[in-house]
Amino acid sequence: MYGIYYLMKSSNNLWSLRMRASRTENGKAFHISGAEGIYEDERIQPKIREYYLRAIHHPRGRPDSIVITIERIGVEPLEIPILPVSTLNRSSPPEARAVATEILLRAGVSEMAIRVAFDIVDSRITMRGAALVMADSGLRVEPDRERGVRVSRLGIDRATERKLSRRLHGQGINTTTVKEALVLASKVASCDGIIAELCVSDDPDYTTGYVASKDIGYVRITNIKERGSMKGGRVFFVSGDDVSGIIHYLEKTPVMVKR
Ligand code: WAQ
Ligand code: MG
Repeated sequence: MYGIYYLMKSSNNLWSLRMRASRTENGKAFHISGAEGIYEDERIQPKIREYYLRAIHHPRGRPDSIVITIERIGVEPLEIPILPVSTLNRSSPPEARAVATEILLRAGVSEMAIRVAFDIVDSRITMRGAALVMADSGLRVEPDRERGVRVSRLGIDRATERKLSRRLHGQGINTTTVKEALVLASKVASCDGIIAELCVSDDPDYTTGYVASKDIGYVRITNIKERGSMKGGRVFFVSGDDVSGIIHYLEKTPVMVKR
């Protein structure tokens, strides 16, 4: 009886909170910032404020549109493990990208696909979401190449977050940026059909990127891009033929990191 009550209660007070901020330039939406999480209802109000402040004071510039979506999660989120974190220090983008390439090759991504991925993160047009690239052929398979696939409906359990904060603090990297990227990478790595991920921030002052997968964990690589660059992006390397299943999982399936 108590068990049933608890289950209903816990699934009913969880919300998916999403933010996207953009500015219209030459009739097109220039992406400035995005964020998403799953939160209990009492945390929604401070989080809305936090997302708003993040959007309005963003290093990519001032937005003229901020869209915040609050949607009830009707079901119990899937629980997934958090990826282990490591850091590789490199002193320039060529060195950082050489080690990223080495790791991705070992994960089973082809040279061609890796080249396609770096072209995407180096493109002058940044996407709001991620590109999906076939790990063998390097073919791009996301249906909307301008927008990409936005990973959504993901969060971290509060107790897990506290433990994680303590661990990251010990490494001097207990920041929202690292924690949010780690939760996202953990959801992506938990997706069947995704072999690995490459991420380069589009923030001009954030030069650390990462490669990640279930086997290699979350591997941070410093100096993966030049300071001051507005370029960046995410690429998910995929295999198999269930692209729509992959997209549905990334966008729609509620997932909580917990351990
Ligand atoms: N789903 C899919 N793609 C996304 C999402 C999302 N929820 N959020 C961002 N992207 C894509 C989009 O193309 C952005 O242009 C790009 O990723 C970079 O996003 O441990 O800050 O939010 O120190 O700028 C890495 C942290 C931080 C490394 C990455 O990404 C570390 C970061 P940003
Ligand atoms: Mg950014």
